[in-house]
Amino acid sequence: MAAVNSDDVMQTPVLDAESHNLLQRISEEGGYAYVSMSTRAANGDVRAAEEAREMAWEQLHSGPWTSVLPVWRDAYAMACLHVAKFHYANGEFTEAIRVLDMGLIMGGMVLREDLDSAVRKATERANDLRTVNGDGNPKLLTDQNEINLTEVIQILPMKSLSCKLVGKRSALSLEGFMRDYFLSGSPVLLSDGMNHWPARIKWNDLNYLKTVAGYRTVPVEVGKNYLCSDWKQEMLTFSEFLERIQANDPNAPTYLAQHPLFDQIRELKNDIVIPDYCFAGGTEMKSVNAWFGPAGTVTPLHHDPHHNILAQVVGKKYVRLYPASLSEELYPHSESMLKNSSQVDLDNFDPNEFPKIQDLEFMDCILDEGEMLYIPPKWWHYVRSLTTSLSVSFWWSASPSSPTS
Ligand SMILES: O=C(O)CCC(=O)C(=O)O
Repeated sequence: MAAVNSDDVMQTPVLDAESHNLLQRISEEGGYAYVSMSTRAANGDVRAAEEAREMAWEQLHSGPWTSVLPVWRDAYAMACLHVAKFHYANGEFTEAIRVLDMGLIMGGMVLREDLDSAVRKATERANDLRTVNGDGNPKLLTDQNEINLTEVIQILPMKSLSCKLVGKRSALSLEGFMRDYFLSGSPVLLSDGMNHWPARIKWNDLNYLKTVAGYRTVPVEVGKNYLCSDWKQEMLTFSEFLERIQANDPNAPTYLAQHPLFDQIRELKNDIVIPDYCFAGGTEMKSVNAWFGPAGTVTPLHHDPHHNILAQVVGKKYVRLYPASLSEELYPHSESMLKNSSQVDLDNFDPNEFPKIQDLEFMDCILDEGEMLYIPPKWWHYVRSLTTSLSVSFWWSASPSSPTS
């Protein structure tokens, strides 16, 4: 526990202004016990703060996520702020950050500004107390820049890199992208479009990553991939996650996959730039997600409804693409939750069980550091990281009048 300065308090201006309204809305939904605990928490009762957080957590897990009432997400965020205030006042800054992150990940939008500013302040305090080991030289997350293609081909699915490669264009203009690829719905590798991103320099520096994000809690996936029975999700601090990447246990790859990390950690958001290509079609960004992990992570064959620019910041990935027109031959799962995923495990499949897939034409490529891959909507893709890899996906939808939206 750190020395405590009594003038240094965690401010929560939005909570102070909104708490009356919020508690009223929670009462209207029958949350009287929560309201009573929360009121006691606001008056300094730490146990009541924990109890209120527990109650809101139960509400968040009382049924499918989509049926959770938004007010209970705000109630959860409110309880996280109360609990974090106590930790902060005790000098337990890393604990405060953990609780605030849970509020950011699981809580609603009303108190987001308070959660964001509190987490920034607690991170500053925690970093003030952190001792940085080492000789002051930057320590790289990975120095594995080269791959041996012959060895790589051995681990990739059959026929990889032997058929049609995705074409590459350097410094392509938005107009050129629209004309040659976007309007026809064709994939393309785009090079020299992200050289100006601060992330290109900063994200391979372990000390930088630990300073801006080390104490933050992130959800990760552990196991071969989301279609396997031994797959699970865990919450880790970003520092713990970086250690897992570096240890890279081949039996339990840890993948920070499809997580809106940049909504959670503003410093990392400042390191990336939305590519101009994402303005093709003139509509809104749907989501920006992080895909961070060690060599060997696999995202199995699936498709998404949006346009996608997958930007490779650190490391390399192999990507295989099948057009939407081949969907029937790719054996989609029948359950509604999985119907955008193929039943075929490209790394290990039985041609007798899935005979149609063998002769299908596909395109593939190695997505190299500093390159972006355009994946049109509904194109099936399989992705394998060949080195430690940090990528960012930008999903956007086209205007309702566009044929590919
Ligand atoms: O990079 C990956 O592992 C998968 C990326 C992906 O599926 C996507 O961007 O939609």
